[in-house]
Amino acid sequence: MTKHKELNKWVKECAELCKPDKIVWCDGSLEEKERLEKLAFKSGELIKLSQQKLPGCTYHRTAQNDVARTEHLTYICTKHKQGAGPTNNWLPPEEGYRRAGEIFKESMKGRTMYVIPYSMGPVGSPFSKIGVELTDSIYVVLNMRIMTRMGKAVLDQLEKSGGDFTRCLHGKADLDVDRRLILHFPEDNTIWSVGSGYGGNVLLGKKCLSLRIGSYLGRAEGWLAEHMLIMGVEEPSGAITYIAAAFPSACGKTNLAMLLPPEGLKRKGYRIWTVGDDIAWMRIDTDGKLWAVNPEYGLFGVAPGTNTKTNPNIMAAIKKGTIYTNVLLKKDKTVWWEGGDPPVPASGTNWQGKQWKPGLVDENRQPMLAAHPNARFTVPIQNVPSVTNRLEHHHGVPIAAIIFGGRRARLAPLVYEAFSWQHGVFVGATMASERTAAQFGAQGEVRRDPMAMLPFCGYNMGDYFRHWLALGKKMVAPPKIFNVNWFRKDKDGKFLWPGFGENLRVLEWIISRCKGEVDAVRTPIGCLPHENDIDMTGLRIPRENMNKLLAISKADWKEEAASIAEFFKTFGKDLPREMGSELAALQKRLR
Ligand code: OXD
Ligand code: MN
Repeated sequence: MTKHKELNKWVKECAELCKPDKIVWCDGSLEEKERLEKLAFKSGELIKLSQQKLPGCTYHRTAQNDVARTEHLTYICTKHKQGAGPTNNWLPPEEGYRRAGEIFKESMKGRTMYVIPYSMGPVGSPFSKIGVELTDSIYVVLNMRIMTRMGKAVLDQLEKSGGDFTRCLHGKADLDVDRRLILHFPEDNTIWSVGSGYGGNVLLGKKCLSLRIGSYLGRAEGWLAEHMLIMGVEEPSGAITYIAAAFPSACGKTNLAMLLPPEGLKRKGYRIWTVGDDIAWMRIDTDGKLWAVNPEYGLFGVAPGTNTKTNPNIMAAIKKGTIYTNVLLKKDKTVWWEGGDPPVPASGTNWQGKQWKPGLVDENRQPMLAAHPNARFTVPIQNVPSVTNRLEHHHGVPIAAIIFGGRRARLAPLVYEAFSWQHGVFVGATMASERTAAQFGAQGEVRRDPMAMLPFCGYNMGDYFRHWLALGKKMVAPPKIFNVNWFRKDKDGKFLWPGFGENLRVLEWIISRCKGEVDAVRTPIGCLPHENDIDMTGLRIPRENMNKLLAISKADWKEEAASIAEFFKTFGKDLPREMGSELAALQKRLR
């Protein structure tokens, strides 16, 4: 119970629909965490890991049909279809409430409904948003405890302000993919998610509130909610340049946000500060510049491929207080995944609960996986050795550069800079990437993913581009916009660029451009580095690789422009005129 009348009323309504045996209001205390863990160990929802080797860590397996975000079951429910736009699935709100209501109906019988008051952003900051999630999953409560600021302090704040909150209802129901819906009602500040237990679908503060509802609120209130990491690059002088970067899911945002300088650049004394790895809320501050906060409090990162070489910071962070999902469980109650630190274990129980050892094949004669490719760790951001000390600062950090990037085997060079804010918005709007394991569907297929927001924009994407253009006009000195591609391959399918820590070499060029310290080569697609302006000290890759990485094929780009024109057609009248002019200008430069 709470003094907040609206909240009480809504919890009661939801309980009448779902009929839980019990309602528990979460206070966020350690005692509560331990009590819930005990219950989850007993029911098998969680497994306790070795407290000697991994103190405070637990293990969870999702249902096998429930391992990634299900974009085809995710809807924006607005009065008019136009509000959701051409890139979102749409339902009229009554229809959404009716369909999901049938699944929610009495689905919590025999279960407990937990009430989680949470804040995205520091509690009490004028820029934060409060949500309340109702859920019948202890796994969700324990994850929300890491990913957000939650519990008593937030409820106190909500009562004190008497303000509005995002109504987030989640129920596992029967975890049947045919009875799964992730619905957003931006006009009601409401989210309903039913039939799933996978993080991206059920930790409703993350994608659902901070991005889909957040972007809708951002347009109404004049700010941006973006699928971006935020990092600071500190020079020995103490000056820190902050960068925000958008990449589609599972393209290395977590690794970039906390990279360690590579050997060859160590002499320069850089230090990286991690502000966030997935979401940025950005607004124009009193100085007329763009500032960003990370509304989250933890990281929900992809485990496979993560190891001490690719990301030493995260490997240090996940040694305690972490929830592991869908990784390999070893006999000594520690964990492992493909691409994890050696040695490869001799055996274990895999993400499906099957006995696993190296070399086994599954029923389709494919190598049997230890971990699901989208296996995850949930870890408090304060565990990360490189965490910024500005996390609680409600203004956040000033952004000097915005980077867009996709996973593209061909076409896009290692890095280029947009000619202007408007051109940068065009570069972001036409981003494309190969599909990864974070989304349900055919892996590797190239799809357009504007600003990496295709699955997360809570309103008409044409209006979203317009909003970006309008904010650019309001800023005194908008950040410079860049595009990077760490994933270009040669003819034999080998990556041309080593990636990971070495990406700092590219960030260094970006920062020099922001400071006006180097000039660049003007090409039809944007400004590229001069051959010697990327510091290659200590990095031994063939000279010709660098040429290939920076090469621009006019023929390929003409094809790309034609494909962009097709993509733009899907927006019809909703496409801002400026996007059409930028495309025409690109085509002209390519002639
Ligand atoms: C994520 C995603 O989990 O983008 O961050 O899927
Ligand atoms: Mn993400």
